Amino acid sequence: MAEYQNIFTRVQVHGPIDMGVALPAGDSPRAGRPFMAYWLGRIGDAQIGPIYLGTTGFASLVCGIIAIEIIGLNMWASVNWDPVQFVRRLAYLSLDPPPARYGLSFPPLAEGGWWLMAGFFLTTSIILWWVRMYRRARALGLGTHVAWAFAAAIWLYLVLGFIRPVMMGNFSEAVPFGIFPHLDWTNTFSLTYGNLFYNPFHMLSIAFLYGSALLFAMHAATILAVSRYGGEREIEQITDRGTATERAALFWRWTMGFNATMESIHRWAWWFAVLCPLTGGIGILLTGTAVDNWFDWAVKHGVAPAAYPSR
Ligand code: 07D
Ligand code: 07D
Repeated sequence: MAEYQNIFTRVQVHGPIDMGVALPAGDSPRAGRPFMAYWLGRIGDAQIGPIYLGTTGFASLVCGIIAIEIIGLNMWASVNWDPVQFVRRLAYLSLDPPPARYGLSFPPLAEGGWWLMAGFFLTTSIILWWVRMYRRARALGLGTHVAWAFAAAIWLYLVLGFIRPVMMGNFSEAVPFGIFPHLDWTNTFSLTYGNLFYNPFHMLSIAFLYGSALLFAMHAATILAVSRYGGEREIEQITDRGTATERAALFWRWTMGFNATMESIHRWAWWFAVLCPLTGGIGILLTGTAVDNWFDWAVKHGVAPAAYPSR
């Protein structure tokens, strides 16, 4: 007999198409005729759809498409509308924020005006998507943890592209749209403000980033390791003896003396993931506003030596 679970699901459990619970009055109907997809069933649920579009979902998609349109057409224009060059150089093309001389005023379209408009539509799209997540969770009677975790990422995004530039009085401080250009910006930002490695909030953000990966690996591996005992069926498992859950807990208590509980492990994961962009956003907000040079700051506070000893 095939084992019930492995690294990826080996056995696909098929039921009849499930339309989901009834929606509250006033909600739009779910869209699309559901179907089964074998290959998606290998990595998740084989049933695709129906999907809930709704007003905020629709408005979010429209704003997102407008933003991508503005970014894409500007990039295409920057290679004189040559389709081949557009594809070949896509990763290097950029839509830049306005130059410093425009401060926070609305610049001509070709000098950052398009960037502002794209940013406006992208931000509206992201916020509408957030509202959609919040409202879908409520409609299903769930907590709103997913929406608040997403809000943590939106916080960092808003700090990078809006809140900090406004505090600095200049949109030129913001991030350009573009694959490698936004990496160049990240590098320049670190160099301009005296090496971001000495920003303690960058340190915290990295600790939570690495910590998230570690926790994810530990939790996922543990659950997979006990899936032969039905470990993923958490609720039935928590109180009983000899269950997958008890074995998983004992494994960690034996190997490191301490174990999380079936509930607390998810709180650990949630907080690590959320604190990564939350602390990161604080670090970026302080840069250039409160601290001009992180290396100098670190020397002043005894984090870094004034001069590295030469060998
Ligand atoms: C796997 C979920 C799926 C999401 C994906 C991203 C777009 C952009 C835009 C064609 C984990 C979808 C991509 C919608 C298309 C155009 C113009 C999430 C998963 C697959 N970055 N960054 C990437 C964004 C910032 C940095 C990749 C966005 C900051 C570094 C992708 C934002 C700084 C590296 C991308 C943002 C920064 C990347 C892969 C917003 C500091 C890489 C992302 C809105 C935090 C890596 C070539 C990924 C790479 C990379 C998107 C902000 C640094 C294009 C949307 C300004 C150092 N970033 N980034 O998998 O390969 O995320 O770059 O704030 O090395 Mg970035
Ligand atoms: C970007 C949140 C916004 C995203 C949103 C999603 C869409 C649609 C579409 C799926 C990622 C929008 C969605 C648009 C998607 C589809 C279809 C989250 C984002 C709302 N750093 N660094 C971090 C490391 C250096 C620098 C964080 C490591 C150098 C700057 C992270 C190293 C220099 C910034 C991190 C390293 C530098 C950061 C990001 C190593 C460059 C930031 C956390 C080993 C030379 C950001 C405080 C995150 C930050 C940031 C890691 C090195 C610059 C922990 C591991 C020294 C400017 N760096 N970094 O969650 O918060 O991002 O800093 O060298 O702004 Mg760094």
